[in-house]
Amino acid sequence: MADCLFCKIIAGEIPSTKVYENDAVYAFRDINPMAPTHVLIVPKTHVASVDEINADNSASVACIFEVIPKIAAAEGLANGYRVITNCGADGCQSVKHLHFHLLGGKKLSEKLD
Ligand code: DGP
Repeated sequence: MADCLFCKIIAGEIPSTKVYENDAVYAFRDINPMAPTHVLIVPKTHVASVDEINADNSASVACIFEVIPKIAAAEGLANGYRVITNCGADGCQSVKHLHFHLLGGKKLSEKLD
């Protein structure tokens, strides 16, 4: 999608620190890390948010969840981690390309809101 920040990152038009990549998924370090490990995992095909997941694109979401444990292991998150996705205005989603935050490397807050 022409005007999407994460599509530009996936295409290499905007630099990022790549953590993992396969045919369907790209993962890179968040520019504003909230934990020692803060990786964003995104589908390479543009999906705006969780609200747009459907039968045509859910395979890429399944692939993301297959990749997450591999990244967590590579990052040394043996003691656990958190996966978050924000959706829409009330969910405080700032980038309108589906992404999952992988957070770990410290004891995370119990507060989710
Ligand atoms: P969210 O608020 O859930 O939409 O998260 C968007 C995340 O994207 C936020 O944690 C900061 C990150 N981010 C925004 N712009 C860039 C960028 O240009 N590069 C990288 N690596 N991360 C970015």
